[in-house]
Amino acid sequence: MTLTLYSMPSSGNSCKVRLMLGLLDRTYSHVGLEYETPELADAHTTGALAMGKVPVLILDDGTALPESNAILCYLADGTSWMPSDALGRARTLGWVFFEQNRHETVIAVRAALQNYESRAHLATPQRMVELLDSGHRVLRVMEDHLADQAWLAGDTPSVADIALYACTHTAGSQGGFEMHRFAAINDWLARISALPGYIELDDIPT
Ligand SMILES: N[C@@H](CCC(=O)N[C@@H](CS)C(=O)NCC(=O)O)C(=O)O
Repeated sequence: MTLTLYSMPSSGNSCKVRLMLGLLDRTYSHVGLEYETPELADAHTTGALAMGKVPVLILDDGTALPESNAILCYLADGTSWMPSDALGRARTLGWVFFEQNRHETVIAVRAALQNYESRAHLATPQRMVELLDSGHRVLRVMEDHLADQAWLAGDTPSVADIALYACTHTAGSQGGFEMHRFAAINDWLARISALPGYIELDDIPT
């Protein structure tokens, strides 16, 4: 099957899809659309981005699949990355929803305020402190869970781990979160980066 991925090199939501494709050893064409570039503006203008955001996966029949976690679930279907039993799937999706509702909205937002020039005016000291505190609380939820299990949603790695890996991996370097406080998360990050097919988040296909 020929796949094309519209993805933003600097974005965690896009990184997680590139990582999943790497772990599944899938080949695909990559169209890079970086934040605030003419290429991204063109993609908006031409309607190439279903739901108006990146990433979008284009299937071989031309179907456009938006939403990073929906793409992960699609790619993982029928593989060990998505449990086949109802409870296992529900647990996996629970973490996937946690990622978009509670994790991305704090961890990725603080990183974006710190790193995108155009958002610097929104990074007031009060907001940054609030995001830091909320982020540490979100990371504590993961830390407590990972303290006695290797993977988020069962005995083997799943899309839950991939959904949460991208922005957790860069939470310290890009978001300023105090990752030394989260030993179990750091061990989990190391387990993911040791998986066969793992690709660095900044390893962008040409
Ligand atoms: N919930 C969506 C969020 C996608 C999203 O917010 N994408 C951002 C980059 S992280 C984007 O497309 N920004 C460019 C724009 O809005 O023009 C997902 O997980 O795919």
